[in-house]
Amino acid sequence: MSLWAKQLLKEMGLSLQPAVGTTDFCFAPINIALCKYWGKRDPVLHLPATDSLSVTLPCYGAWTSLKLSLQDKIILQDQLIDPQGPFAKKVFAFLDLMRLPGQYFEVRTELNIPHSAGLASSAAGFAALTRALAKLYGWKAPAGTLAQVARWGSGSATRSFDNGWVYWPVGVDPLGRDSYGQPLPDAEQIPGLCIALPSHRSLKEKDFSSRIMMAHVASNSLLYEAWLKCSQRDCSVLRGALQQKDLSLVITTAERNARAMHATLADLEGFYHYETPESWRLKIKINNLRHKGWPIGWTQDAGPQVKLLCHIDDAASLKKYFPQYTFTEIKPDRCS
Ligand code: 2P0
Repeated sequence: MSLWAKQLLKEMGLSLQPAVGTTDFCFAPINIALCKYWGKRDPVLHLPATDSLSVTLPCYGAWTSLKLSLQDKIILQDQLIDPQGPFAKKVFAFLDLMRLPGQYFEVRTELNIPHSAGLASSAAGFAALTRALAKLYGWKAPAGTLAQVARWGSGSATRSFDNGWVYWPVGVDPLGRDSYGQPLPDAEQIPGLCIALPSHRSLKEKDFSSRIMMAHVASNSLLYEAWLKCSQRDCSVLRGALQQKDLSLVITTAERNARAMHATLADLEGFYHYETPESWRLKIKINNLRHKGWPIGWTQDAGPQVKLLCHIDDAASLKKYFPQYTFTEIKPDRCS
């Protein structure tokens, strides 16, 4: 176990003595960033280079259980995962921070979204795994503490511990004690935003891992410096728009932020992108509808899925243009 993890676990009062041998399934939702996490100030602790802001979709996510075992094993959607593969290595690296010598785990995860598709399954997965660890070790820790621990596994997981609008600040502490997902104040928890996700059948696997591409962009794209400025502006505009209850400004700013994030890839040597003919077609369609007066937009993460953003009052009318999409209203406290 690394020294920093040992120190932080001790400070947080989190013991690694198992309280039970097996846990129930623990749930964590996905979150969709409207101001993206794209670049790190510390790649080991997954500390971000910019603030980010997300909304939680509590109807989608991961359920994870843990069992003490004679060897490490990961079962994802009833399939045994290759222990040498990149996904297992990421999970084992996280568990290594959180175990005493001789402790091994069987991790079982179920998702109701596709994994490795840029749909935040990794965020939900690491958040659910952290909740399962808390059960196994009997931690009575607040959500903010668990959000900090989950970040050690995957940065965006820190935003999957609260419903509604969640903010993840850069912080200044080298060990990241001030950098974890936390709900925005009540005044900024405005209702009325709707996110539509493509139905499962239309989803494809993404081509490039976000972790690798984030690092590649930060080291090799001159556009990264401009991105940091765009992100700071967008986060501030988004928070102002939430305070003024201006959902249309939230939607246009979120889309611009996604466009800026993807633009950083343009300065890399080689042609990297998360576009497909279908994602491009959808963006043109959304833009055309906007020109006709609909206050709509899109966001896109490190995968080809285009997520539609609109006002809840327009969702019923927009469904006919996007029959392959499922619309969900963002609410601070419950599933729609
Ligand atoms: C986000 N993404 O804010 C951004 C937008 C991808 C594009 O958070 O290296 O899988 O595990 O900390 O959390 C995906 O990044 O990266 C992500 P690591 P993670 O949602």
